[in-house]
Amino acid sequence: MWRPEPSDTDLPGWIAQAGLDREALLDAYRQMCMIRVFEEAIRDRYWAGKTPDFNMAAGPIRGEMHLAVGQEAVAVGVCTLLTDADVVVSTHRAHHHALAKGVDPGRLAAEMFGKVTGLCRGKGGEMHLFAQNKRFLNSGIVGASYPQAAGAAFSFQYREERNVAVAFSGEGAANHGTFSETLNTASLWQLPLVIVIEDNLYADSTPKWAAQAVNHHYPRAQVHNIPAYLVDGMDVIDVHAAAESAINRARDGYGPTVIEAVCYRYRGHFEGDPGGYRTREEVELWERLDPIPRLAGRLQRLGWADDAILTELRRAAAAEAVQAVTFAEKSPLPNPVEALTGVFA
Ligand SMILES: Cc1ncc(C[n+]2csc(CCOP(=O)(O)OP(=O)(O)O)c2C)c(N)n1
Ligand SMILES: [Mg+2]
Repeated sequence: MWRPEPSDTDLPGWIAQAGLDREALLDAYRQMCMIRVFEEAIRDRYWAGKTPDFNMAAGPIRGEMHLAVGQEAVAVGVCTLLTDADVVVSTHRAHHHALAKGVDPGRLAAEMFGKVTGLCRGKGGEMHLFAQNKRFLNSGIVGASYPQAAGAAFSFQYREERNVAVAFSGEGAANHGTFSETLNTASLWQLPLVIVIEDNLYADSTPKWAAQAVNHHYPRAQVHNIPAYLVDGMDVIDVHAAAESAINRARDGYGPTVIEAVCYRYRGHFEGDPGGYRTREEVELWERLDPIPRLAGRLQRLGWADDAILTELRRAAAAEAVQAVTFAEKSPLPNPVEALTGVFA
């Protein structure tokens, strides 16, 4: 992790070793830009009607809002290696994972607006997403993604299907018992499971030093005989290199892997978080590692993209994201007679 920046001579070899090439990196850039613009557009709509007094029940998007701005490289580095038949179980902070897994951006946005065109006809909101066609789901229950993904992995193994299940989680979640329980079973049964921990240093307002006995979780995997990687989560190439090994291993029947990706969220834990637990200087320090300009810089250094190509990729990504949010805004609300259908009541 945090290797010195490879020289111009070493960079192509390192990229090839990570299982990437020019086309793949241009696509990773476009995807990260799309996720960034999508979340920024959602953020703007979310804040409508919520100032000067923050009221979660006001405005066109109600309830809580957890953005992953800054963490795009983790989602893209992992999910570009997955097929529609692979399962991703995400967390309360799920938009980047959903978009990288190929979930329809319009239906994702519509779910947040509570619209009938949403993934769950507007009844789930951002913390209860379900896209059957992409085998993607999330939950607001911290630590729930591990056993859910392990269940999917067991089903693949039992049916002799060469699919993989990925559990995303935060570093805070990995302090829950479900992490250790899942590691034990996944190792014992050699399940096709990849656990990706996004270590963004905080669980809500709690810094990890105040909640974790050890600085990193990956040794916890190793004591369960599970290989583990510690990667730079602000670098899509570093994430992809580890994810490719992990996903291939799982697909080929060699069992689970844990990837711990150190990253940072530029926004608060949730929109409306006063953020007094960290300094402006700290945020600015991590902004210098922003995965999007970092990848753009490398593409330019290699001569694989110039300003015009990058601008066009950004334009196309922004158009897709804005179209999705506009679709959500214009969609109708569900008919009240549907209120008790499709829910546990
Ligand atoms: C079982 C459970 N306990 C507590 C919460 C409240 N909660 C929501 S998010 C969160 C912090 C999660 O931190 P982390 O796993 O590091 O993820 P991050 O928010 O940093 O992405 C907490 C405590 C919850 N939703 N579920
Ligand atoms: Mg965290």
